[in-house]
Amino acid sequence: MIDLYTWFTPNGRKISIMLEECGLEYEVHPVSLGKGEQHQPDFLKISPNNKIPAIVDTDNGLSLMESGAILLYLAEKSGKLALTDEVGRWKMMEWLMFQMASVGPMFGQVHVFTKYGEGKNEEASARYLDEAKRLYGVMDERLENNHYFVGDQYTIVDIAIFPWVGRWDWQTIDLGEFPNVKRWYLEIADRPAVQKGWRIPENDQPLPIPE
Ligand SMILES: N[C@@H](CCC(=O)N[C@@H](CS)C(=O)NCC(=O)O)C(=O)O
Repeated sequence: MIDLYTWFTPNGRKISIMLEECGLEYEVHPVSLGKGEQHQPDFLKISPNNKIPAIVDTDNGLSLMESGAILLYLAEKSGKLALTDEVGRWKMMEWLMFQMASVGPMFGQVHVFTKYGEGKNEEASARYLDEAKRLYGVMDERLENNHYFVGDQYTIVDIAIFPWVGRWDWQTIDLGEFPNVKRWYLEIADRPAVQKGWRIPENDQPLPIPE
């Protein structure tokens, strides 16, 4: 059984979607970021960087923070949503690192400066939005010749990127300018496990669907 500590944010949703997809039994423990619960001493014992998501596997007592590590662990434990041949495994690592090092941090800054801080710091907003658009271009090119990020198979890389692209409206991005990303997004948004995982922990934010 997996104890999932999470909130309804892009990084949190990666793991609720993954758990819905891979079918492992889990229990949700909401950590309200608005109330500052990520700083509580009990939570810091499992997530020393005071961020969600985090998990505890009650089968072996292992606790993990960092969504990339958690996705890899759950893929290995369930035997699902990962490539296991040598080349495929390393391409999966490559694009997972791309998400963790670029898409997540840069899109996160767009949310801070372009959505929540609109008009407060034009230079920072433009800098991060330009970088986000460049990253959308990289993803669009990748998806031109690959059905998913790592070839023909839906993997943890798609799950890692999906909730960040799902905030294209917050990022003032027109997905119509990135047709391959839009095609990929619409297909994944149609998956029942993704729709369920988006709503965990219980929240009233519908899964955004572009026209
Ligand atoms: N690299 C981390 C980032 C996690 C992260 O930034 N989580 C945010 C929510 S999306 C958070 O918990 N923020 C609370 C805080 O910084 O106090 C991961 O991928 O798990």
